Parts: sequence; structure tokens; C-alpha cells
Amino acid sequence: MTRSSAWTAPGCHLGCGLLIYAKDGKVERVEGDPDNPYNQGRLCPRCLAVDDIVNHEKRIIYPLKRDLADRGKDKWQRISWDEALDTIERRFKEYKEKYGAESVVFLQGTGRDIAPYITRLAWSFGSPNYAFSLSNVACFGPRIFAANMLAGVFMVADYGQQFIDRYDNPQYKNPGLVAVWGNNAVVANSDGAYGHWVTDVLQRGAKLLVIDPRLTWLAAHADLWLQIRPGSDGALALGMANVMIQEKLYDEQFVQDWCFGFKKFAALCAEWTPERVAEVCWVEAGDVVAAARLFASSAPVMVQQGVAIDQREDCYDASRAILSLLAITGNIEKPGTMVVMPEFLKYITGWGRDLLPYEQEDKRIGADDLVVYKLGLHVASINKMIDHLIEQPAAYPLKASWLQTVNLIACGAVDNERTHAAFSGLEFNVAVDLFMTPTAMAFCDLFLPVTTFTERDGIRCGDNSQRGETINAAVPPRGECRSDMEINLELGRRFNATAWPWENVGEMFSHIFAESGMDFYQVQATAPSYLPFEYEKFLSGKMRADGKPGFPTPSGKLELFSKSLEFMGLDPLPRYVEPPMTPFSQPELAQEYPLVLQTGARRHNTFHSENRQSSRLRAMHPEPTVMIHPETAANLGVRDGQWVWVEGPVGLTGRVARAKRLAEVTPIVDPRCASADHGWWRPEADPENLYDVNELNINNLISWSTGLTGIGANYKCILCKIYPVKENE
Ligand SMILES: Nc1nc2c(c(=O)[nH]1)N[C@H]1C(S)=C(S)[C@@H](COP(=O)(O)OP(=O)(O)OC[C@H]3O[C@@H](n4cnc5c(=O)[nH]c(N)nc54)[C@H](O)[C@@H]3O)O[C@H]1N2
Ligand SMILES: Nc1nc2c(c(=O)[nH]1)N[C@H]1C(S)=C(S)[C@@H](COP(=O)(O)OP(=O)(O)OC[C@H]3O[C@@H](n4cnc5c(=O)[nH]c(N)nc54)[C@H](O)[C@@H]3O)O[C@H]1N2
Ligand SMILES: [Mo]
Repeated sequence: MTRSSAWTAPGCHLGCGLLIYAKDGKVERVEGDPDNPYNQGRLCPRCLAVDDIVNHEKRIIYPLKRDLADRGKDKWQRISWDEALDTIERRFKEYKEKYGAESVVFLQGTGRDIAPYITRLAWSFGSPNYAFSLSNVACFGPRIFAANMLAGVFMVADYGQQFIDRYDNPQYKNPGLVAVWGNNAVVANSDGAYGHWVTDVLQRGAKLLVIDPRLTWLAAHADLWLQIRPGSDGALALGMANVMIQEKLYDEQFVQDWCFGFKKFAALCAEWTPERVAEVCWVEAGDVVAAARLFASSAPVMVQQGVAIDQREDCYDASRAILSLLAITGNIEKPGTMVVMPEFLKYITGWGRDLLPYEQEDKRIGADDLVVYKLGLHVASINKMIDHLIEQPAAYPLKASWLQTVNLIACGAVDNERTHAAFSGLEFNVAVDLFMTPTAMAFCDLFLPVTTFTERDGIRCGDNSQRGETINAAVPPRGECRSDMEINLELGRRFNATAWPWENVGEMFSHIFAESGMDFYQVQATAPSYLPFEYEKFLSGKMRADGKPGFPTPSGKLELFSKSLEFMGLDPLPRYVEPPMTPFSQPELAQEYPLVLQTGARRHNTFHSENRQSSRLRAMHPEPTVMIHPETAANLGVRDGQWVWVEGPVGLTGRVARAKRLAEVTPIVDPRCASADHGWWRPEADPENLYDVNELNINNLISWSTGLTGIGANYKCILCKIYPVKENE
């Protein structure tokens, strides 16, 4: 048995404490580690079935190559690591010499423990074109951006995760209310927040407010559930603030001392009467008032916010409006509210930024026309990159891509047709993954196989609960698989030896841990280690570089009116903007496509496009579905379990696309709405039909529009119609 902690691969955000049982070098089963304060013995079905993924016969265990002419064909040849790495080194260096390092783009998927090694690889190579694979960084980034505009820092809900003794720590106080907003915590366990922490604090007496268009398990257990129209959260938050202000339920002293721009904010909120909110958000006016009163009277209050708030074009207004509710009620940095976690290791937030030459920075795609990218974000805009790939401007050629933890055309990307065309235009694409994916099959030329977390060491820290913990190899790698870190260290050394001076990954990990005063092996022996923590750091001056009390914002206060946004030429107030594809913004389109479609609500058994190879996990939810209300189903003449097409406009491109689904007829959705899962392909289907991805992918219905800011994309609010699939279709 090896005591370890999980991160990736396969995909996850957490780092639960685990006991990995192995025999003869093979993982047999995994259990939750009851002694680990983080998950306290609990595990999700995907971790419990991890042996199925590690030992799966479909895993790629040798490097593969394919001729350019054979893209899309299942004609891969096994090669040695030397040949694979030599080829990548030679070709990437050639492109760099001829066209500049920016001609090679580096893409990653969601945040995994390997993320820092991807940024370091891109930047040490000299390419500014490192990007996320999903449209407009529509995950976590928008929330962080909004929090930085309001508070100068990012805050998370306080479940005592920063203390080794958790809820029993004498400093900790159980919240009076958890507002779960656009998050399905117990299914998604997102961004480092363990879902059952919500149920833990409920069991200790907290009330629950849920804001979700679907009746989730948490909504069913809530004191109050608001079945909001997808995409309209900003309006609801302003309406709740309005009630608090009108009824003087907010914390006047805290506002006076620590909030900036209250009068302007209050004037904006005054436009949002409960009746207007009811109309826009499809909720009851009385429930808006009730939610505001519950929120304002239940201190300490925390908001467990999810990706739904990030997944709307130009969404930073909604996140800021929600944070403003916390600000005006003084639910900031107190026990059981929203707190800033200490940073165990800074490397997690973009390792190697200092390695990118200054003149390269200026060439970053997106930085010239998207102000947020220019001034805040350090990634390239994938949306602009796709345009660039299609248009192929002669003055700025793109030639190759590095796709590590990316299954573009099955998951992160939108408008598959355009994405496929864009990446087909590159001369050389490399995939680094565990399994053959539709993306690698469609347009990659080299495939590097990686280890799972059970077969390698790694560092666990970051996100929601800063602690030092290690991932410990329990079994040897299968076949010739190598860890992502080994691969990037080896290639990094070939690209830029001074940036990668370490002999092996252990040395590299120890270098990373050096800022904490320990080396990797000490952390491994003593994990988990926790940093000292204090509340109300804005009082003690620990939040600002100058050591003065206050928040690290231009005014030193929580900015309900943001001077930074004003400086960027964006709206300084969190004004609600109707999303681009709704019955209100597109009344004509809505006549043909009357249903409001949200996509990608998480399932227990899958992580995005992953896990579909495991028969144990697949059995829990074997095919892609679309949830529709029984009334809607009856009107459409659709039965539960029947195959249907979900069809809709691809944003405002003028094109229409569709995806095949099984109808899941359920009263948990509003009759005017539908909800489709994402990430679908069939690993068992014909590789040369790209594993059915084009037929199944719901992201076909979403466009690569950047909106005004290039942050937030419409994964959660588009328009569609639904009709039965005909025989032979
Ligand atoms: N099992 C599993 N876990 C995962 C993942 C996975 O694929 N599978 N993915 C991981 C990743 S990268 C992320 S970002 C997180 C995301 O985790 P979550 O934030 O929980 O994301 P979702 O399940 O997409 O959406 C959460 C809820 O928001 C609701 N919702 C949809 N639209 C709206 C809206 O406009 N407003 C409001 N208020 N609610 C809305 C949905 O009905 C859903 O119940 O999960 C992570 N964890
Ligand atoms: N319609 C719709 N689409 C969505 C969303 C939605 O809500 N709706 N959510 C979006 C969100 S929030 C996100 S973050 C993206 C996520 O998008 P991705 O992160 O791209 O999704 P995954 O399918 O989890 O991972 C992509 C590939 O990485 C591989 N992989 C997993 N772990 C590792 C690892 O450690 N190393 C390597 N080398 N490979 C690994 C997997 O096998 C998989 O093939 O999807 C987005 N897509
Ligand atoms: Mo995500």
C-alpha cells in the first residue's frame, strides 16, 4: 500500500488523500485515506475506479508517429523516445529559427499538477503563445479577474481547509449560510473545493441557498432554491443587493470603512426591483426578497461559486455583483466567510514567466486587441488564435502546436468545424496524453504517452487549500510511459538548458519546494504540511505590499466601483449585460430555437472527455443525454431514452449545427430550458470517424466569439430546438 494523493492523470482538480493498493507492480484498488484532513477518507467514483483507467488495454504506452498525409487515418507507427524527442526538438527549433518562437503554440486543458511545467516549457522556448484550450478562458479565470478588480486578490469559501484540524480548529467558525451559486459542489468538487465540505458545514448547522436552473441534489436540500434562467445571475445579485440596501440590511460600518463606490453601486442596484429581476431571471419576486434577507441575516456567509458564472460572454459583471453582496454584508476574511488562502508555492500560478523575452511578450496573440489580455492575463487568446490559423496572415505564420492535457475537438474547444480546420493548417502537431483521442486522431503527427498519478511522483498544492503534499508513485510506469514532468524537463533542457538545470524531476521538485524551506523528500516524509493562517489580514496590513491596512486595490478598499476597470475602458460598475444568445437578446432566432440550452453540467462518472474507456464508470451514464422537462417532451413528442437531435445556431456565424443525444426526461429542469452533457466521444467507435465526436459534441453549437473582453464564453446559455432522430440517421 502506498499513501499518496491524487491529481492527474486521469483528470481531476483535487488531490484527495489516498491509499493505493498494488500487487506485482499493478494497481489493484484505491481507498480514501481516513487520516488525510482534506478528504477525510472520502473519494469519488472516478478515483475508486482509477485502476480501470491505469490498467486499461486502450492506454497508449509507446510513443507514436504518423505521416502528415495520413492525418485522420489510424496509421500510427511505434517509435522510440529518442526518435520522438529528437523530431520535436529539430522541428520546433527549425520553426523558431525561420519564423520566430511564436510560430509554435502551447496549449493546456484544465488546471492540473502538470500545468506549471507546460508554462515553463512554452516560455523558456520563447513562445508567448501559451493558451488554455477552452474558449475565452471560461473557467476560473473570469472569477479570478473579477475578484482582483474588486478586492485585489482571490478569495475562496472557508471550510477550515487551511487547518490540519479543520472544523475543530478554535479559530474556525461554522458559516450561518452557504450560498451555492452556479456550482454542483458534490458532483464537481471543483477547483480544489471538496464537495462534501458543503455537506459538512450543513451538518454543523449552516443554512443553504442554491441558485441553479436545475434541481440538483444540493438544491433539493436547500432552505431556498432559486431556479434561475441560465446566464442571468448578474441581475439576480444586483436585485438582492437592492433589497439589502433598501431594507438597510447591509453592514453600514463595514461599507463605510472598507468599501469604495457604494453610492454609485447602490444607484445601479436601485434599477433592479424584485419585479424586474423576476422578469429577467425567471424567478419569483418574493424569492429575490427572501434570498436577500436570508443572505443578510445569516453571517457568517460564504458563496460556493461555480463555473456557470464564468461561462457567459463578458461575465465579469456577474462575479463582481456576487462578490459585492459579500462585501456590503461584511462577509470577507472572517471565519466561515470568504478568505484569502496563504500561497504555499507560487510556481503554480504560471511557472517560468520571467523566462519569456520581453520582445516576445509583445507578440502574444490577443494582447493587442483585448485589453484584459494586455493588462491582466498572461495567456494568449485561443479564440484569436483560431481566427489567426484560419486567416493565416503572411506576416505572422503559425507552424506547430504542443497539446498537453488537451482534447480540443471533444471538449475544450467550440465550433468543431472551425477548430478542426484551424489546427489542420499547422504543419506539425504533438499530443501528450494517456489515450488516443479524437483530437490526436484528427490532426496530430506525434503522440507521447504519459503516466497516471499512480505511476509517478508529483507536488500537490494550490487552489482552494494551500498545503504541501506529494503524489507518490505506487507502481512503475506501464510500457514506456513517462511522466509529463520528465518529458517537459527533457525537452526544456534541449530548448533552453539554463532554464532547466535539474538532473531529474526529484531535483526539480526540490527546487520548487525550496521557497517553503524544505526539499521534496522532506515534504514527502512529513506531508501534509500547513502554513500559519490568520483571518482579517486587511486589518493587520498583511494584504498590501506597503504593509498598510486595507486591500491591494488602488483605493485600498473593496471596489464596488472599480477604478482598474475604468482605467481599462470597461464598465467600472457590475452592470448586467444580457448574454448574446437568449430569448431576450435574439427574439427572432428564439422563435425557431425556443429552448435555453446549458451544456456541460458535471456527471459523477466522467471528467470532461475522459473516463469513457472504463466500463465500470461508463455503466453509470453510458451515452450522451439532454435533459428536458416532461411537459416539453410531451409537446415535442419525445420519450425518455429516445435519440434526439439538439440543434441550434453556432452563435451569430449564420451557421447551424446539431448533436445527437438520448432524451433524459426529468422534472429537474425548467420546461423552457434543456441541459446537455459535454465531452462526448466513443473510444470504442471507428477511429477514422473520429470516434463519433462530430455527431455527439454539443460544443458544435457554440461559436468562437470573443465578445468585448475575451473572457467568459457561452457554454451555459445558448438557444436550441430538439427533435427526434429519424431511423437510419
Ligand atoms: N465529475 C466531474 N467533476 C468535475 C469536472 C467534470 O467534468 N466532471 N470538471 C471540472 C471542471 S474543469 C470544472 S470548471 C468544475 C465545474 O464545476 P461546476 O461549477 O459545478 O460546474 P457545472 O456542473 O458545469 O455547473 C454547476 C451548476 O450550474 C448550473 N448552471 C448552469 N447554468 C447556470 C447559470 O447560468 N447560472 C447558475 N446560477 N447556475 C447555472 C448547472 O445546472 C449545474 O448544476 O468541475 C470540475 N469537476
Ligand atoms: N460544452 C461544454 N464544454 C466544456 C465545458 C462545459 O461546461 N460545457 N467546460 C469547460 C471547462 S470548465 C474546461 S476546464 C475544459 C476542460 O477541458 P480539458 O482539460 O481539455 O478536458 P479533459 O477531457 O479532462 O482533458 C483533455 C485530455 O487531457 C488528458 N489528460 C488528463 N490528465 C492528464 C495529464 O495529467 N497529463 C496529460 N498529458 N494528459 C492528461 C485526457 O486524457 C484528455 O484526453 O472543458 C470545457 N468544455
Ligand atoms: Mo473548468
